Amino acid sequence: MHVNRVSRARMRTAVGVSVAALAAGALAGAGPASAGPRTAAAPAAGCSSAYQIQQKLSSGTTWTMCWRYDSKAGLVLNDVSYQPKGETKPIKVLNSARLAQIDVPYDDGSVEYDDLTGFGFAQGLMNLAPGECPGGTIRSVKVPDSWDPEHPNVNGLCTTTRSRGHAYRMQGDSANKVYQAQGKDLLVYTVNQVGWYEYMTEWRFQDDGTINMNVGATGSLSYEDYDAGDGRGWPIGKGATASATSHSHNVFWRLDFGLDGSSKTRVEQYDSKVTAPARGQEAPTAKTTRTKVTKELAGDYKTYRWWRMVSASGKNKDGHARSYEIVPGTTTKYPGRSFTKHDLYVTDYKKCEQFASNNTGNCPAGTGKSVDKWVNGQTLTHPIVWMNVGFHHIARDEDQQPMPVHWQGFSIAPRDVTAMNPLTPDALAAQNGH
Ligand SMILES: [Cu+2]
Repeated sequence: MHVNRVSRARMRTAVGVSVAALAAGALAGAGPASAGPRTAAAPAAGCSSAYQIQQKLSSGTTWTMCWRYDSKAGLVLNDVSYQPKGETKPIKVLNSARLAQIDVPYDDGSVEYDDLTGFGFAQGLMNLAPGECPGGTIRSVKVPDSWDPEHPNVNGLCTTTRSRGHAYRMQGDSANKVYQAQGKDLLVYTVNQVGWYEYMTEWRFQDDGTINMNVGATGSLSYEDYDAGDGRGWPIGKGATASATSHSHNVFWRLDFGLDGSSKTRVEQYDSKVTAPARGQEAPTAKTTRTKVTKELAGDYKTYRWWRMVSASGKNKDGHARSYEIVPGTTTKYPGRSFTKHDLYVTDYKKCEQFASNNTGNCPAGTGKSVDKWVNGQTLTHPIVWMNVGFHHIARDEDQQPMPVHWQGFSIAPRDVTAMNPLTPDALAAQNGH
């Protein structure tokens, strides 16, 4: 985003600088490898050990996945599986997960950037200093179509672990008996510079099976856009002269679910309706209904609405179909484009459908270039989920300098993947059901 000729030149300069940093990093060794995520002797299916990320968290949960680096999408995570301590084998969750676009329209209508497909998001991969991947491993990434073809390798992929506070707490039968656990996450991220901005693409894999995907924008406000003289910006320098033009960041993710190893995931929408108390009733009532989504969908968030992806075959030990629930994040939906008008799109898989807008996937003529065009009534056999999360960025004085990271994203959470809390302590393992 925020790229014009001037900042393009700046980008190229930045690449030159990062080559020097890479050389220094290589000499210093890429992070404290011994403390980092361990690579298993036997790689997961589908990738060699160099492209495998595997982390057993201290609570006993293991996450395994393959990574690759796409010339437009940047980091792609494939074959993501989850194995909590009570399961004998890994449970596949996703065939593939990645960004599908960052669309950045400016409020004055002057410009709109498609950062992934048009402005070199992937090529802007940044070298990471060891200090920004604490306790983890920084891997070298070969960047396709690198701006500096002689130096395509960037120390740009961090995998590490982080604490997230309480996973649970429960008072036992005496005051000094407290069941509690501190949750741990596997954290996988890259930083990609696009113009003045730096985007952190972060994936958090919790030991309870939840996956959080977020994009954080930091770096610097675009210097060329301090010209909002028409009331569509916010003054951020002394007085009222330097006005930063307001804009939106519409971030898209593309998720290909592969629950229990099958792509034939079913999609369900749930809505609840709350009704005022009838005569003689003490409280209002709520009724939740399920709608099976069998055809391609352009869906919108609504209070009391949620979706889940249900495994075609897999059941947990209670005999319930395994599923993952889509947990919305905060969003400001941008109504300016057909492809940003909905929060979620579900399309039937097509190889050429790769980016939510300005698709570069070489679809046949007449197919349309954005995700909304691909929702055309087809029956879902292999659903692909496209999530659209928007943020309207009205700059503030605190955005200088550097700009504090502002995050946007969402989560997917296991629903009946295991028969109980995957972190249940042994002493409570009998407390299932009634
Ligand atoms: Cu912004």
